[in-house]
Amino acid sequence: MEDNFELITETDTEIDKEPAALADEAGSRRAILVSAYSKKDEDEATVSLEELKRLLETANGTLEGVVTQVREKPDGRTFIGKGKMAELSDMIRATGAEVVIFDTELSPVQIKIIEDELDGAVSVIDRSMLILDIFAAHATSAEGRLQVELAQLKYTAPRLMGKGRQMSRLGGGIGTRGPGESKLEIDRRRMKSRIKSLEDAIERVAAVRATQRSSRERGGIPCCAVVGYTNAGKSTLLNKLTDANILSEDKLFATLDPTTRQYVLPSGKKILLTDTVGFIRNLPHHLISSFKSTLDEAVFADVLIIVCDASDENLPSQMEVTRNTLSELGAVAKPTLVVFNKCDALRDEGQLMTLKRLSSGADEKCVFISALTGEGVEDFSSSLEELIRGGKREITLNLSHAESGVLSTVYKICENVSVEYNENGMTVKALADSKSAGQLKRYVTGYDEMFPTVD
Ligand SMILES: Nc1nc2c(ncn2[C@@H]2O[C@H](COP(=O)(O)OP(=O)(O)OP(=O)(O)O)[C@@H](O)[C@H]2O)c(=O)[nH]1
Ligand SMILES: [Mg+2]
Repeated sequence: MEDNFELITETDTEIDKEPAALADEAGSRRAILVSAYSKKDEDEATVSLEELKRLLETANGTLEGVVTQVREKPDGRTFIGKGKMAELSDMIRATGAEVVIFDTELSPVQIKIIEDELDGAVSVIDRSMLILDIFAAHATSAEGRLQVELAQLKYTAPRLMGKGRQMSRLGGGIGTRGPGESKLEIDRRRMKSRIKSLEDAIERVAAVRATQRSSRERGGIPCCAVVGYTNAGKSTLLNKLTDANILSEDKLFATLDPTTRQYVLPSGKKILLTDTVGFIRNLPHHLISSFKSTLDEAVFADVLIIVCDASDENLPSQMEVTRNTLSELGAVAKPTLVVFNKCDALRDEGQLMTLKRLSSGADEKCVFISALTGEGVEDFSSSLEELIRGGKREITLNLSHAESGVLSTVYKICENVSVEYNENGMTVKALADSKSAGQLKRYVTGYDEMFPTVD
């Protein structure tokens, strides 16, 4: 399948940038996780906390303890109540934890109050700051780094303001990989101008992407964005199809930079597949906006391939997060193929049957595969082909010189029109839906084999 593989997009672009402190210094740090939730949100909070543990693992942190509290409303100042703060303080002393991670979005003021109440013994961060630490470690392209730095300046920096000395003493790891100690000291005016220059640089990269996209569009090659919850197997699928050689591992957010590869469908039709950054629950709105230029890949794709982990017990909520994020991005109303991946890891055949039954009424085409073993990948490819054609088929028309006026109708109601002139007139090939094919019926001399004529 060697011919299938061709690098299309080079995401690295030379951009004038200040070096962000993105050094990969994620030395293992001892952490305590904190979660507070109302009784009715318990299930969602439990899933979120489990995920926070995986995020910590991905960031090379060590879990020293967990503090949870059920309360109707979080404490406005410290998120958890007084008694729980005392418990947390004891746990920090007993374990020697260096960082406390709250499974929520904390305001800069809350972070300051909590750290002060904990006698400045630890750094306090929230879920999004941890995610940004991971993003910072995984960003490899210039665009990825720009986006991470922008998000850090907008989100992390205000939360770490004025803690430059403390940060530098800690010397790296979770909660310290902000835009750099020196940057934390810079005044707000400089920060504003840095944010502006990052936004400008990202806009320039976005413009390059837009040009690439429109040149692809001009070439008529359909673009398919592979999207879905983090760790669902998006990169593994792309690797399986195209030997893309993208890092895929059992970690959250292994992929940050989009990678596009060409793939040849069973009929010989070329398409582009783009691997994208995964989604996750509870990601603040403005954080997503920093990654807009990357996520535009999904917004402007012709087709969405939603990959989900069929073996994950949280499949329904992961699907919901994926769909909500896509609609937040405006990537909706596109032909969509839903890929239930990791079917090899299902408990038994019964589970697969249940999934198939549940999805049989879905509006979208669903396929069941294992990107790891390759099972179902052929079904994936032909289903994708069908989707891309959108029920359209290639028709061939032979027009005499006298009938050449029909050509303008073909251009009007069909796509991908190609014309070959000969001594009798012309042979026209075009992609037509059934209505258009019907309208041109008397001139049609052939239909393609993949999609035989249907009345
Ligand atoms: N059992 C099984 N494991 C799989 C399958 N597909 C992927 N995996 C594993 O799932 C983990 C995540 O795979 P990735 O391809 O990195 O997932 P991703 O969706 O690209 O994840 P991010 O880039 O982190 O968002 C890896 O350990 C893969 O080996 C599958 O079909 N079956
Ligand atoms: Mg990936």
